[in-house]
Amino acid sequence: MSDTSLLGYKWQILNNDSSLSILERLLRNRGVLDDGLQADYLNPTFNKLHDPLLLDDMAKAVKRIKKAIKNGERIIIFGDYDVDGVTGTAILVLGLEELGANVSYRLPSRTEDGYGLNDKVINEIAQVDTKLLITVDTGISCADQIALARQKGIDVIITDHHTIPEQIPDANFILHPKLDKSSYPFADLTGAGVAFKLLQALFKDHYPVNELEARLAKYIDLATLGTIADLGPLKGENRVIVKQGLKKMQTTEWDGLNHLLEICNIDPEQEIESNHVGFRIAPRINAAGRLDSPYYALKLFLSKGDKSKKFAQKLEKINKERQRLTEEILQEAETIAKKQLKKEKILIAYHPNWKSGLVGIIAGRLSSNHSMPVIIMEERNDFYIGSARGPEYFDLVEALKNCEKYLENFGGHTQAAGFTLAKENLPNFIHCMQTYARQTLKETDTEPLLEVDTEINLQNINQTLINQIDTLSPFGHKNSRPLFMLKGAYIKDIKRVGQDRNHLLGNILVDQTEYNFIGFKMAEKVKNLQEFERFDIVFHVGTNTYKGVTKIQLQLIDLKRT
Ligand SMILES: [Mn+2]
Repeated sequence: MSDTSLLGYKWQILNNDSSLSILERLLRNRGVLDDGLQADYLNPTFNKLHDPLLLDDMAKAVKRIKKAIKNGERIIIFGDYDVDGVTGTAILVLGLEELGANVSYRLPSRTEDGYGLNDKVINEIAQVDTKLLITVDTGISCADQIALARQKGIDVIITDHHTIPEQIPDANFILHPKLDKSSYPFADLTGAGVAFKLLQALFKDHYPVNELEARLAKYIDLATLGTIADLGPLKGENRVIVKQGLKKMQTTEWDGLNHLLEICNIDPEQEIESNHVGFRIAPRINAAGRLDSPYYALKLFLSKGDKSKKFAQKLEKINKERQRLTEEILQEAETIAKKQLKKEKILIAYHPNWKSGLVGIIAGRLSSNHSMPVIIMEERNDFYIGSARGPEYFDLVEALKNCEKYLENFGGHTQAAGFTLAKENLPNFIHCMQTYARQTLKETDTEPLLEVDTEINLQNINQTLINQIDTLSPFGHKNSRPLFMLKGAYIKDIKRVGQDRNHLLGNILVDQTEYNFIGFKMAEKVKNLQEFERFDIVFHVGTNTYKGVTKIQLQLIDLKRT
């Protein structure tokens, strides 16, 4: 019998240590059972935020900003065009306005300016007599532009979280949790997280201690949007930000966010989950910068009342177009990739008409469809702008580095990277990447793996377990919802449900006990399921409320014939 499941995964049980309780196994799998981390993990309360002054340069940055506020100097916040950059920018613009600062903002255009600071924006802000520039979610790789700003008499504070380059800019102050000399206890803040820390320091300096939490809580839902969208690992301080921020979002004080929640069909009376942010809110905010102007997204947060509602509707409209274009390009890319599936270990596709703002999404979708590394490129003038996405077993930055001689520039993370390539180097680059992938990837590497927390018995599935699972939330990047395996289950009463009838609903029977199950989008993936066939199953444990009655429900993820 094959070891592969019906969905094509090989299951890896992370922990079956019978000396540990189920909860202890889950905690150990998340790296917090030992080392005294457990208490903080289970109680990510507001007071667990670290002292912002632990970030190098923070005290000096606060002093400089206070001087600017006192003297009415013009401050410009320059942020990135994605969710992390936009929410981080909103945090500082709104927060500094609250403190009475003369503050304005600039964002780059993805297609015209590209990522980071540019000379054009430095010249322009110098002309309007800017005295202080604060970057958000960008800046650490912009040494030239920061030198230019300082030459023009502008002081610069960098707030960023991106990989530290060899040449560190000569800014007045740098707030970055990953700086070599940094003694900051948590390195994985995102751009919005670092911006939030700066605000925390400013507020700490300005407001009495007993007001601090309430003053700061107003902004923590914005930091949460950036943290989730940028895939900040939901551990340590990010866990505090996201736990508190998702709660705050239910009663958010930002009109625009309220309107966006409504458009996303998210009921603020119900608990908001990181999934809601990742799959509904973030794509709408990102769409602005991808297809049009990121200012629509920023102004959503900065405006009030009806005006903010207009921005929410605008984002919805842009996102609809983004979805339509994504599907169109995805189909074209799939057709190209199909020819490579059998013989290559990396899929590479490009087209003159594809939108650069979408190549990352397309690469991601293709990569998850085929469990393979993928490169998608679009043409711009004499260059290709490329985006790479891939499974954990393939280091994209390492791969690009290996073919560096054909590239103008490249950067990113192991599973998501970007690059620019001169047209004449295209054939060599493709050959180089294909060869590298073939040489580094073995057959077994590419088997898709499903990590399962632990095997459980039917007796373990009860309200106590559900309550325990709840204490591990919010779930998301690097803190996944617990996944369990149960042996020898009979599947019965199978129905196809949902708008497209693509979900499976039914019952699972083990030793006379029955549980309801739902399998989202499983109808197409597992055809020919026979009633009363026996399976090992992998699932999440949760509840479902129907007509006011809440019952335990298993969310089926995968199954294997026994
Ligand atoms: Mn970021």
